[in-house]
Amino acid sequence: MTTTTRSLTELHSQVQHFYAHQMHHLDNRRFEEYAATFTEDGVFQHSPGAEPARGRAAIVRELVEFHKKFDGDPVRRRHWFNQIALEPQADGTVRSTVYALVVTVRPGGKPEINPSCTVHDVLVVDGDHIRLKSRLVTHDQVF
Ligand code: SDN
Repeated sequence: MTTTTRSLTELHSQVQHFYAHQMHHLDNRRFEEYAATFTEDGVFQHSPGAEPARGRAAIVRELVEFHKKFDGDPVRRRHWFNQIALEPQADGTVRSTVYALVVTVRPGGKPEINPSCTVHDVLVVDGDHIRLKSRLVTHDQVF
């Protein structure tokens, strides 16, 4: 195994760990913690047509606003990430393209998948520390 291959493998595992904690924050509605996984000036767009949220405070506001539609609805949402494809860039950032399924379930109900998404991330990796510079989520039903 070459050094390059090994370091990409290590990075992949580090990124998976980062995503696991990040999505647990989101699915448990810990929006401050989720926003803290972005850089201070991080940009986040979760749905087509939505205005991108810029900066951590705006990301929290956007998520609080979005989740109001679930007030009084005992739904559980889980964001499942897979096929994490990493491409280190010349400027030191890492592009990460990921498939994401949003699975929802209500008490006694069957899990439903909606939407199926592709996540386009730009990561800033500094040693053990990863932060998201930008996240654009496209929805696969939008052609
Ligand atoms: O943070 C994400 C999201 C996300 O936040 C989403 C939100 O609603 C809030 C990372 C990766 C994927 C996603 C996907 C979504 C879907 C979006 C719209 C919806 O669920 O109806």
